[in-house]
Amino acid sequence: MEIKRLEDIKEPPVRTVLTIGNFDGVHMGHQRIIKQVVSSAKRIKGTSVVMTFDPHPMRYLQPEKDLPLLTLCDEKAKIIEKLGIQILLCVKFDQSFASLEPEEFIKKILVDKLAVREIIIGKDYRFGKAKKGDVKLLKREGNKYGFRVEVVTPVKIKGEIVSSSTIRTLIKKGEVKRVTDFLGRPYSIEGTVVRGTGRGSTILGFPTANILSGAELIPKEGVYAVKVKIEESPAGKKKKEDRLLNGIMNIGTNPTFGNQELSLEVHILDFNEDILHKFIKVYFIERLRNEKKFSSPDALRKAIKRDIEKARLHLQGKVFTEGPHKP
Ligand code: RBF
Ligand code: MG
Repeated sequence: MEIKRLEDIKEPPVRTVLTIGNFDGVHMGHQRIIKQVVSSAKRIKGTSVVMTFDPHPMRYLQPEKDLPLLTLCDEKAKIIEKLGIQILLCVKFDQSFASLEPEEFIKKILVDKLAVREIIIGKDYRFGKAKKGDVKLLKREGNKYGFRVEVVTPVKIKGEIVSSSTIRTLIKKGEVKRVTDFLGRPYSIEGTVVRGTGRGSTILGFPTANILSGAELIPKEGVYAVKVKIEESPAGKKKKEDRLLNGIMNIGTNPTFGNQELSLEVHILDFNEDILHKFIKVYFIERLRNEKKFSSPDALRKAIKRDIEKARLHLQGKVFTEGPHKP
């Protein structure tokens, strides 16, 4: 997959099949659309293209609104690549882009720049200045310029429409199992292992890797069964396969010890290597309980033992697919 900016496109791709959107999370609904772009492009021997925005338009249009992203740019690109897209167009969302009239956007970008043959979108897709453009307008302009518009129905899971905002809410509530269904993969956060208090190994007997993460959305405080991937060597120089281990994670302030600050800590099961400063990724499989203030470190130690037994049950034999689920 090639990642391009609009300015990089000198010649339109061959028979462009396009979708446009933020695709935050690249959830099951997004995946349905993107897969359709890939198969349509194959059918007409054209080029599959996803147009997405960076920064997220809401950051520009309503900066006061708190909108934590599910996927940062890099991860979004990786997932879209796995779905088979040939070109990812990252469009800088700025004043000049935001002020394009819908008809101008279609003419200047979709027609002149991309020579689009087919555009595949969800039924609520809105675009152009003040979001005045919709599917109806797109179809009308499509007739004029000679491109097809295909509307994809949203994905429903157990009666509920999959959307990025629903997924954000579920993560904030700690409902990571439902999040897995909606995303088509477990939600994950990544970061570097930093030095903690040392209390895990000295007082508790359960050493934890403390994670410094750039993730914008952290699941609700509590204890989770997780899978942990340790990056073995710096990107680009991969020699060994990254390992996928079982773990148990606490997100919280450690009230038993009277702390205030939020920490992200993972205890990896059956493991005793030093992974300080390594880059790791944690996949949320199941929520086990709330974080509590225990009467003593010993009471907490006993609770963690029980957590570990429960986690093993959830993690054992877990068929784990990191990428999007196969169709
Ligand atoms: N700290 C608490 O104060 N309350 C908890 O309920 C709690 N649960 C934890 C569960 C697990 C599986 C792990 C690994 C840690 C937990 N901690 C909890 C955090 C613990 O206080 C912390 O790891 C040590 O203080 C070292 O930083
Ligand atoms: Mg620690």
